[in-house]
Amino acid sequence: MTATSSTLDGRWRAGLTGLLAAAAGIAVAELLASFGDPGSGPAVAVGGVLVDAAPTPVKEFAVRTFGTADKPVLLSGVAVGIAAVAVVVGLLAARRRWFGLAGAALFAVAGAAAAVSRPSAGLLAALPSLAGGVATALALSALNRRRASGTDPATEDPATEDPASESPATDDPATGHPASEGPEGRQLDNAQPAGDEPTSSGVRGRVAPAPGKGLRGPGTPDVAGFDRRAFLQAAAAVSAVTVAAGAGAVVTRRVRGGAASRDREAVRLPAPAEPAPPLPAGQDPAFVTANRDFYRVDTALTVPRVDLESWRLRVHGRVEHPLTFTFAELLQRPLIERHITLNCVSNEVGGPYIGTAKWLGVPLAPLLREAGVDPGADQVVARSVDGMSIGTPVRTVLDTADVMLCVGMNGEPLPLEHGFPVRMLTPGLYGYAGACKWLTELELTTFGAFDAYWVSRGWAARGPVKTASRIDRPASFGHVRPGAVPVAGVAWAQGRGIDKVEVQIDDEPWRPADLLPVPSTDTWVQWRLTWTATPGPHTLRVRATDRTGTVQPEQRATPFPDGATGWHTVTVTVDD
Ligand SMILES: Nc1nc2c(c(=O)[nH]1)N[C@H]1C(S)=C(S)[C@@H](COP(=O)(O)O)O[C@H]1N2
Ligand SMILES: [Mo]
Repeated sequence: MTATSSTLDGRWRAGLTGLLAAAAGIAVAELLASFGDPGSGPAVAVGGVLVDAAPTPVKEFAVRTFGTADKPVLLSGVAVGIAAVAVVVGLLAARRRWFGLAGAALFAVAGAAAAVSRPSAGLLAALPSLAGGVATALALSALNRRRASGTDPATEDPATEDPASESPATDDPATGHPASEGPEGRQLDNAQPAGDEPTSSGVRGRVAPAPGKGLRGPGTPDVAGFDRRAFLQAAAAVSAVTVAAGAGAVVTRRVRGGAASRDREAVRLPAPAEPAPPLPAGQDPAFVTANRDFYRVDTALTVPRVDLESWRLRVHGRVEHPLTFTFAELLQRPLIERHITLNCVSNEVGGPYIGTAKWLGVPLAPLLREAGVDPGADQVVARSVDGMSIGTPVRTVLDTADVMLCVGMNGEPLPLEHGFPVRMLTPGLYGYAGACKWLTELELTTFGAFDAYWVSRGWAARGPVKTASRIDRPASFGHVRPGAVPVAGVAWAQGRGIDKVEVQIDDEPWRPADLLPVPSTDTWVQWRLTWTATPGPHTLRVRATDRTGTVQPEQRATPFPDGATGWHTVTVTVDD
């Protein structure tokens, strides 16, 4: 049996036809999308809809299980789903042409609807998917025509070039030889005009006598082989279009992403009017989290690429004077620089979604005062270029000196992943309640009138950070030598400040840890303690007390709906 005849089984080819056609459609759609809003491409748009529609527990599970790989995992899932639908459409299209057209239309409409429904999208976002649907339909009909061309059920027989399949085909169909299913389907399908039922008994009956078989010897021109070649040629052509369009989409994205990166690299941040207070001596270098190590949590399937020229920040809603700023105008305002710890409400006890950076930005309170906030407005809703909304209490913004519109992080312009060109930052609030990235507008409104993105999904409307602490060394389930073992970690209660950190080993009394100095109450505190370890398994736990006297509660709570609680506990084995 030749490889070709064994693999180009009719059903296999029908499925392949669906896959190739769908891939061509997606590639064409993504190419068009790459010139406009890259988020309007069908794969990313459908993924975005799934992200937004996913129930909170599913999102929690995804973040917990896949961490920052949650986005590639989701996109792969979308790809597998589309591929499965495409194969089914291909199989159906081999039977009835209109199934294929309906499949292509469904694909186009689903992609278009998803794209248009994205918060940042207009009606134009439908175009890539619609064009992709047309490309899919064209590819389907080209492939199906090739599958059907030049064939005559009576004269066409793959068995001619495939002696091994001769015997079942010869025995069958008249005798109903049971082993004939596969080869017969293959044979019949080669012979099929598209639109006929490849495996129906009716067709089988028609081909059953296979009179052609005897007419063509091994040297006879092989109609089926020609058919195959034509199909393969069409498949190659469709694949070439797919590869070319896909490559075009990737290149265009790169070029435009490169433009955003170049915009960022060209930014010259002015010196702050108020530099960050120098870090007190005795700081561990891990106090500041490097940009590349800083956790990233957002719903963006592709990092938004903001064009700096056309970017604007609008301040509007319940204000006396709506304001609009270009990036250059923001940079002209006096800038402050502060060390601030940012953490995610989804962080589990002991989890990694927390970091401290030196942020540079425009203080927000004076800017809001210039806009003249209506006394009735109690919520500032920050919106991003990708449609995120994050609501922060007006009181918090006006009363907290260091709430800012950040333009710099650790001495660089904001990294693209962390919100270039501008993000908000509210010390003391979890990121979902005060740290909108890729900021584009601030709307003054009320909590009664609008639920921000996560609030409409059940999370608390206000997100003050809970007093908490974490053990970083020794690692959980780690092994240490007996004797003096350094125990260290961080504790945080942004806005209130940390008063005390205590560590308990097994059932011994709580022992106070040493606290390293901090520049303000808005950062985490590094703590350390020396433990004289004795051989055997041990349990270490930590708890913090903030400067209001609140002790981190022992009671375990899940991150949903307003942040995890509980004492971080690690188990360590001390080896002999
Ligand atoms: N535009 C936008 N801003 C966003 C988010 C988002 O999904 N989109 N996520 C928020 C959440 S939940 C957190 S914890 C912080 C994380 O900021 P980072 O990724 O810079 O660490 O960003 C906040 N700002
Ligand atoms: Mo978050």
